[in-house]
Amino acid sequence: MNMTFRWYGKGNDSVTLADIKQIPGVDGVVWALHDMPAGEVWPMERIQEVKEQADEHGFNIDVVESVNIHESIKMGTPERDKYIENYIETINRLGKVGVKVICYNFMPVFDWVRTELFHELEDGSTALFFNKEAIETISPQALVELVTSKSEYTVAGWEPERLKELNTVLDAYKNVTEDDLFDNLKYFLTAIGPACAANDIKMAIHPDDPPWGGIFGLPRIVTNKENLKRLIELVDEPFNGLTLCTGSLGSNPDNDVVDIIKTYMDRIYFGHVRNVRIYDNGNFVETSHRTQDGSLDIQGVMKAYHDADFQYYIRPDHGRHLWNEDCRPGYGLYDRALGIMYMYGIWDTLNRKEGDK
Ligand SMILES: [Mn+2]
Repeated sequence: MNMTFRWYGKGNDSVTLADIKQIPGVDGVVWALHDMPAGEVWPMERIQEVKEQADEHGFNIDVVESVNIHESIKMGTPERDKYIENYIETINRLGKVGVKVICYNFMPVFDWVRTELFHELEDGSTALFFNKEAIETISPQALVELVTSKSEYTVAGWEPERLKELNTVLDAYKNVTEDDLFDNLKYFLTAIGPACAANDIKMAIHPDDPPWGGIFGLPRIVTNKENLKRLIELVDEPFNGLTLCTGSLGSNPDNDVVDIIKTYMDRIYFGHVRNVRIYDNGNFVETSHRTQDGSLDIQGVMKAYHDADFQYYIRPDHGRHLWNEDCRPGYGLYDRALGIMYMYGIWDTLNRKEGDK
């Protein structure tokens, strides 16, 4: 296991590399050029700059999250080829600095969806919350306002450029079905496959969050065990793999995340580990990583990775906001650091054999 920590970059994160250095056992930072619009080629000097910053602190930059996919690729419109060419060029450039895994998602328009960013838990901390009933009545525009106005930091997946043509894009998706999305994903993966192989880069798709379609009438495909099988088989080559996000898949109680991890272990290149508490009415809130605090068996998750001698990358996913930390929603220092220590607690205990000191 290679433990990583998501970092939004110098001047764009309340957490510094020096802060991350003080969390025990972090090997690398998960990064991106967050101000690059989807579809544009990432400048080599800016990639190099992040590498130098990480090198100074002894962190690897093996995982990029995300290189966002232009909507035309997801919709399958004619201009997609130009954007796929750009994507391939970015892959080639990332290969030059030793990047091993690119996390991406294939969700139309919206990345993750929540209805509250600072929902108070019993202990006084706050966390991201999803209200199933509220999402039925809120307009997409109001949701954008809700998510983007409450944070002084840009929210990944809710970048202004991504949302500026919201109405046009929502309209354009009206005739796009789940099968179309699978076809368009296949077209994209087929096109980038040779570049991934040449650069020894794995593509790790992130599940849709929450993992069901229909929100604002939009289709979603990376949602459950059956669909994961289908997407692996779209282009059945090692570069086509998964980011296994326990919190995303696990917010649907029908998804058994431990079983899913065991089933697709040989195609998992990046593990996002976090817990969620699902209520009877389908609402869910993000909780501490501890198994007892949520609905997911995080000990079972870590044991599955440990049993498989997992060689790829893991990071704590969203955390709660603790101790009045001023931070990007879900991405404070404190709770994610606690999450790492919980994961290592499980991992190190599993590592110790009978008779070891
Ligand atoms: Mn995730």
